[in-house]
Amino acid sequence: MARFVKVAAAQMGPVQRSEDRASVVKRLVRMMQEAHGWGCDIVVFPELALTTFFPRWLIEDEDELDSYYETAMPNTDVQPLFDEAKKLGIGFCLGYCEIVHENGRKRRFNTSITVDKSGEIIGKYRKIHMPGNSEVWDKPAQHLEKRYFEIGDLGFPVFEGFGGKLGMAICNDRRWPETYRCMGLQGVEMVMIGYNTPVGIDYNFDHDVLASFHNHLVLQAGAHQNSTWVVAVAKCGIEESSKMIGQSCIIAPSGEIVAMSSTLGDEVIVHKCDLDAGLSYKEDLFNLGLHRRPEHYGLIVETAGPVTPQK
Ligand code: ING
Repeated sequence: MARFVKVAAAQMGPVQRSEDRASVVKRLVRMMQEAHGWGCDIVVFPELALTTFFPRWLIEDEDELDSYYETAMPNTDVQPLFDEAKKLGIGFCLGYCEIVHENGRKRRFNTSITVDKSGEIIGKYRKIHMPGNSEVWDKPAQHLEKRYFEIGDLGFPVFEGFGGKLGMAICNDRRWPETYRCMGLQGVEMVMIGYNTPVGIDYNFDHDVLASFHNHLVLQAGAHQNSTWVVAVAKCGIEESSKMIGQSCIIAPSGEIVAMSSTLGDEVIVHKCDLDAGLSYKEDLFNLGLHRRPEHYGLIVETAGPVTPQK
């Protein structure tokens, strides 16, 4: 019997610095209600869905920095989202910034959770690939995720939910093949990815004009090469004068884009995903056990690190 999951990708328009969480959560609830109206089982929200993308600035005041993080999940601000989900009987995936206190240390992560229809958190992921820098560079736009987040310490978990095997990744993770393969080796059937992708941060015009192409290229490759669905959801538009790409999409294990947003605002796109759609690839073309030969790939000296291009 086919296993269908009706998925909503709830793309967000900009969240300006002045917008408080109550206002943002109202936007999320409205899109959750729309997704429910379409008969969806789960709604996927972007990375850093609750605040503006603050790593674009150098923030030296710790209290101000802490104001962008959640110290508990759920908490008072997001409880209306959890309550609405439970009332409607719909699950969701949410990206947010997490502060945890462990062994007397304050730790900061760029985090994503998956919540099932009963309101239970069934999956958690902490972003591993941090783009940008930890120190300010001599350009007008900063990208200081390495300064504000530790590297995720949960690996790439694949967990049962909504009748299938689910996984999560966050933004820059989607550009690295290891992200999908680590989950592909666990038999993942749907990867949910939120992103906030500014154009022009590395001041390479050649890259900027291809930003949307590169976005879909890595998502479609990751989906097809690992025979999995990919749901990729943007926070986009002009946020604090930073231009961020949209084109949120739902991608089948074939690599085909089956749904895509067409605005740079709050927009819900939907697709009825057959979780068995990846089987024909997993059993043949991308049968990892039958065809993949890691023992013959030669010694990958990971500790040596990448070869730095000579400028
Ligand atoms: N954002 C961007 C991303 O990987 C980036 C960073 C922007 C990298 C532009 C390269 C070019 O989509 C996050 N938050 O990772």
